[in-house]
Amino acid sequence: EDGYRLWMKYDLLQNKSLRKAYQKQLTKWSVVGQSETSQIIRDELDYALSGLLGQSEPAGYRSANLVVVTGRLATRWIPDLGDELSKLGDEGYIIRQVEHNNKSVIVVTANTDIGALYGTFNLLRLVQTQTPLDAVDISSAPKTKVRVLNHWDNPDRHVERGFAGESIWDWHKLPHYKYQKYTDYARANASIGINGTVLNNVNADPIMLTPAYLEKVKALADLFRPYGLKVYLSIKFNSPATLGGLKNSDPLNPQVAKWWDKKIAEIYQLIPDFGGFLVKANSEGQPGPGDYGRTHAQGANMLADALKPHGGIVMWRAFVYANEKNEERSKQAYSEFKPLDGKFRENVMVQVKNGPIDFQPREPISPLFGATQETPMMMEFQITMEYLGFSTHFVYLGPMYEEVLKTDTYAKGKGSTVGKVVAGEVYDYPLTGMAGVSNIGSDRNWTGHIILQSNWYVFGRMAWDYNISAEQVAEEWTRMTLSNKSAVVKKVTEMMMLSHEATVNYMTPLGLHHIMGTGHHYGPAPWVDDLGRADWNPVYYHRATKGGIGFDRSPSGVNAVEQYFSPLKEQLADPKSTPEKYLLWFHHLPWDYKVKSSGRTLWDEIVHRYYLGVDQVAQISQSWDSLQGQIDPLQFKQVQMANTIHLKEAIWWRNACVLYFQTFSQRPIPPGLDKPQGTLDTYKAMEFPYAPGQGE
Ligand code: BDP
Repeated sequence: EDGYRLWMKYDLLQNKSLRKAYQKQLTKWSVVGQSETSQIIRDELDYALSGLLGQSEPAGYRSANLVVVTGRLATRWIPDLGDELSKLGDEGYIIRQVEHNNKSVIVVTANTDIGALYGTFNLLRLVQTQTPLDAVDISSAPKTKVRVLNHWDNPDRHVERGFAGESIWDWHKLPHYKYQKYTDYARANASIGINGTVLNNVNADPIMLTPAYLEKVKALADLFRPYGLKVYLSIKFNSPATLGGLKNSDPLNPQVAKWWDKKIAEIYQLIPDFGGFLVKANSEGQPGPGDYGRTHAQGANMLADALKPHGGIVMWRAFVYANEKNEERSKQAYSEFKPLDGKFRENVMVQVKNGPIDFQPREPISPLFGATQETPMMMEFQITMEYLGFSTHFVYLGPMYEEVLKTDTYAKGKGSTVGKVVAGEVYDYPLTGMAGVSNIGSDRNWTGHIILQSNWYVFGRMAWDYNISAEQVAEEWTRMTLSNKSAVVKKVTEMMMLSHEATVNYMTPLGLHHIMGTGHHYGPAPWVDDLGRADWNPVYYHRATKGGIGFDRSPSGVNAVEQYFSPLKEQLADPKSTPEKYLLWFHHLPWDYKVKSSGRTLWDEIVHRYYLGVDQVAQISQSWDSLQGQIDPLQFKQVQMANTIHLKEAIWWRNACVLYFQTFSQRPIPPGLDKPQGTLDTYKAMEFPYAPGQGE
């Protein structure tokens, strides 16, 4: 097993009695419907059931035990269906066991074929995870509407912040040559409810809008359509000038609007259900409306107006940190976008990263969540691990996503969690969405590391339902990908649930952030202080001095806490009530500050956490070793090899950071902990000019 099959392995179930029960319930199946999607459901059921149960028998709907059927036809099996289906929208579904003509039938039903496809995948998941189906009764509908992967893929197949090989899109061979991998990609996404994909990098190449490339995009869109997967593109805002030869790309220039109208009409000619645009504007050197003195809203609305007649949307990113007031970086997105609330068209969402800086191992929530009553805030999570050890560190991101989604913004009083804001349950947003920056590449196992497949998986599951727990997802993913043996499931789930905290501990404990090697973001480099912009430098973020460490973002400092709602604002303003995990994000504290949970001094606590992180990685690695013989040997070996790198690098992180911060604290390594090997100079000398991502 080399990982290609992801979580859709469908190997014969080893539990014989359960297999027998499933055989009775599922072997004879029928899919009512003639669409391409219905055919996909048939193919998937046949493939999955012959694998899982060793038996699959397509049958007429009268004799079937499993029926997949859409719309009112379902009342033949569920006479009292009422308006249950209509509440589930275009993508929701029901899986229900009923008595029909004196026999037991499992019915999967939905309003649309796509809903039925999602329902089918859910049913298969139940079988894969060995959940009994007697009296099964599930109804499910997604809590957010737009659930998209963002590929940071360039036309030359380089993937920005990609650590799993080159881009899966072979633009050179498209539109004619379509790899099986494209189809499997669509299947995998459909299996977890992802309904869109932005094919190219936010640092967009305008070539994507040329006729030749649009033909290639169309080929993928045609392939993905029956899986419910819409295609979107990232655009470069100055395309009217660079591609169209216009004098400028000013959104208020009628020529510019006309150019977009025409371009968008051309796209919809080819791809009638094209999703829309993702835009990175006036951010890290990208062009945007600001170049012409216009606001983000004016830029977004011009595009939105052109997309509107075709049903397209704009996802406008809030990742900006170059405002004229020159505010502290973590405050800028809020300052820029909060005043624009209500100024965007109804088919625009503002897409904001989960934290106020940039995909750190841990960040407090972006204060923009909950801050806009009318403009939908769309979540942007990173699945690829730019700041979390690339594709060699064993890190399951579920707990991090869960922590963010469950954080209370207090926007409309207690209980206004980020998940609810994003899902439009706090304010009734016309559109809702979640994006995940993809970790997929051309590697045979898709993500460069078997365990990191779970991050793609959990993103999809949480985009569908922000309430689901990271632990539940870890368990089901493990069952489907590695093994159904309960001892293995338990062990792997424990490792996964520990892994994110471990990484925070050996990289950036207690709210430290942005101290990685600059450029590539690989390895520790808290000492760097010579980059062009102050806020690109690690020293800017940790602010260590002989007096203490941490960034004072409280009212006595840059007052970033003012951007949050009460009582979060007050809680974060005071180190005593700030959760320890964010302590040094919001406060600059003396080295002998007493840390509440442990009673240790701040210095001792920081060192302890760095050591704990390494111990946790060692524990994960040992625990993995103990699985030898219990899971597939190739899967086992791949993760084991990565663990060797992981442990080495966790130690590297710990030693470098502890030795460096010690030059300020001037305090000894606490008793009971080994002295770090090497000297600070050895760590400073460890440069990685060729680490992936340098120069991005
Ligand atoms: C940063 C990455 C950079 C991306 C940028 C973004 O370092 O490569 O282009 O985010 O999100 O984290 O636009």
